[in-house]
Amino acid sequence: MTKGTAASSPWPEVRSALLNIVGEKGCIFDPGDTATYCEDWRKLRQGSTPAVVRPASTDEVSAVVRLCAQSRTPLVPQGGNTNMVAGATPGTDGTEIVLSLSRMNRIRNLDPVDLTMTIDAGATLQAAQQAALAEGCMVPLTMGSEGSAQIGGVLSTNAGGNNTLRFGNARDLVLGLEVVLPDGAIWNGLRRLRKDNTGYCLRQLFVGAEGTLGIITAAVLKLVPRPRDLALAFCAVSSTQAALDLLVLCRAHFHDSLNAFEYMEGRVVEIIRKHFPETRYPLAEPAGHYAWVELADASPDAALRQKLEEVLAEAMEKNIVLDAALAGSSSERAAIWQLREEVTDAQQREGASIKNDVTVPVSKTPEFITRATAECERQFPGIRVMAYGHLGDGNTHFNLTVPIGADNAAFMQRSHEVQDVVNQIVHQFDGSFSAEHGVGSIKPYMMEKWRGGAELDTMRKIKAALDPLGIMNPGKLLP
Ligand code: 2HG
Ligand code: ZN
Repeated sequence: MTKGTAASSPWPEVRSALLNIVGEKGCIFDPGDTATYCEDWRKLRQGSTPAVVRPASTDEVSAVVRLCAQSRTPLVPQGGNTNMVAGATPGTDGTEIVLSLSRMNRIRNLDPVDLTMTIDAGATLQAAQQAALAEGCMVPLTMGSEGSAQIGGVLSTNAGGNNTLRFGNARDLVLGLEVVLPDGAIWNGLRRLRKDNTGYCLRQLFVGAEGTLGIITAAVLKLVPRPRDLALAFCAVSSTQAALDLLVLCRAHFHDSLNAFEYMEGRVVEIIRKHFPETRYPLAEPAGHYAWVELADASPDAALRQKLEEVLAEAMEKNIVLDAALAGSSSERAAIWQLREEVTDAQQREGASIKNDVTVPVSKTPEFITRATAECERQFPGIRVMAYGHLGDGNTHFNLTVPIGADNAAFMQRSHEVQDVVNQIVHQFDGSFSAEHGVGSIKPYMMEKWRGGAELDTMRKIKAALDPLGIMNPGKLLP
């Protein structure tokens, strides 16, 4: 595989060809203006680029990619740049062009009968949600970053979020894709079909590929009817095991209405309240463990709130739930979710944090948290475990905050050491080191360590077959 470099590629010619394709307003060359595209959201990677290209159509994306293939110029597709693993950040050698999809943000079609939406890759998830709601439908995918995260990035990273236990990951919501392949060819697979058994499922190859196999330019998303009854409870629970018991109880009672089931340790809520004191805390006392339970139903007469109250009363009798607050209005609902959604910013403010976005089987989550906590506290005295996540699908954000008073940079230098301790335990539970954030440029070494073998070999063969020049998002995903 040969990787082109701006130094070896005919850069002045490439620059003027880019201008011909996308025009002045589609190109940014000034380093002062390209800088924000070169740093990831967590500020873990600072790269550099000779140009940020902002095509306005799929044909323009195709022409840019064709030019990059001809000139061996590597390129990095970028959406909202909210990625947690620096998956959309160029490398440091100043050779990789950033291709931003943000000018491609149209909703091409929304069909409430088919329950589908065809949408450009650069539209935000929030724009997709709002458009669906206006037509009595819903995009059943929600996450804290939805105001900036773009559809192309959401699909390229197979994002998860709070509704995965009911509706699946981004992967489960995509019926069709339009992709610009590494040679510039356009694959139009924007079919709106629920059944289509015609060989390899190509669209799924690009979902979760983190832009290493091509650039997603548009997608057909599955919609569901807009819920007309909702109930949300914020519960103090007696332990992580009690949170799991509550999940099992809620599943038994509500099955298909259970929209979200989130778990958080008390110390995580404490830092949220510390850094966002304006956030409403709806219980009388602080607790050691919390769960968010959300139910939704398309019928307005589902009486979800009353049913949830009954189940929580049963859980209180069993000492699973210690206290609970049910949202009585949309503003109370928003406040209860806000307490969950401030978590990432609160951790940023609290100091350096080593993130582990892991999954183990749902039933093993309490045991995993107990063992990983004990091991980290034993091996790294003073380290502060911040465990929380999407318990309904076994995804824990087992994040580790710098010890009080310790140096942030020195702590981050120990990332691999800390992550190895956690992932060793994840491995013993047959889990995954990346549940929903992807691999990006932070975790490729883990692919070697925890995947390897036939799985990694096959991925490398796919990469070589589709992108023989190695120009698509180099340094990401594969070690
Ligand atoms: C969440 O669940 C996100 O809030 C972010 O996946 C997790 O900040 C994190 O580590
Ligand atoms: Zn998450």
